[in-house]
Amino acid sequence: MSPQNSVSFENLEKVALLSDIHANYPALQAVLEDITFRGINVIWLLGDALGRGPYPVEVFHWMQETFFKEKNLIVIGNHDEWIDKEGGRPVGGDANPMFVASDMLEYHELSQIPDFFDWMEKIPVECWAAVDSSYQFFLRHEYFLNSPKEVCYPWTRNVIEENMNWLVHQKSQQVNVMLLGHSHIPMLCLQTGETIESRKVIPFRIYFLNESKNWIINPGSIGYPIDRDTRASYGVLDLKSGTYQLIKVTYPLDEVNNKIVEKKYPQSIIPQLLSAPLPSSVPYDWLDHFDAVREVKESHG
Ligand SMILES: [Mn+2]
Repeated sequence: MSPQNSVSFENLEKVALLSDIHANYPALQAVLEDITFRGINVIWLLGDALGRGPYPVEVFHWMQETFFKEKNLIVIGNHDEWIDKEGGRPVGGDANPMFVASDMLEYHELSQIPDFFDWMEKIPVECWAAVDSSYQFFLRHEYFLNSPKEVCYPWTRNVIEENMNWLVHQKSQQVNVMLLGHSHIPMLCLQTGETIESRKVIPFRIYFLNESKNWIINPGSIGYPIDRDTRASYGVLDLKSGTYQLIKVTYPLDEVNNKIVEKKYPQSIIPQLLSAPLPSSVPYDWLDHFDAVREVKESHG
């Protein structure tokens, strides 16, 4: 592990976990306001800041102001890489044509920023972060997968097992927490004894990290949620009290949708943002999980 991929901190109190902003700047701004309101000044971003949305330049400038300084951490996402290295075209897999179209438009805008490529080049794929002698975090955008075609959603048992087993084999003495994005669906997995449990993640509920030595946490998506909840989703780690909370924040959806029309980005994204539909691959017994989540209204505290 090279030095920049391994950091250690002391006395870290609260960390905001952000992922999958997808060039949705109004959603990001609403989340940043909420983060400030909660007195948090450390941000860890789990990839896919770019791609799909109509505000790539605004989000990129925010990234430049925010990362490679203080205690903030960033890892690269697949869309970030496609825009940076492939002109917006996906590598492998079958990508939705509307996302390819929007990523290519983003590439067109971002490639005109003189230091765009140099700056993106510095973002690591993964990062270890130790906090005091208590926690060992591992940040990465995508789940580890043996079969690259596998869909990595929280109900896909073998994916969870593969990632949890990898984490357990690190044999760290601290509490191990794998922080992932990519699925756009909040997830909280823990290992107790021989059992791997996938928890319902109820917004604003407090989960205690001392329940398990091994966790997988996914804070969902800020700019493109697909958990039947259109609000921007992010996570808060409170390392003094040893807790995790999923936060949901409303933002002006109309503003984003108008911008998509104005900038001639693919309009098929609009109904997705307006309903945050679960993928059709979700098993029936998981539906109540997300409906339960949707019932919880926004509240501070
Ligand atoms: Mn994504």
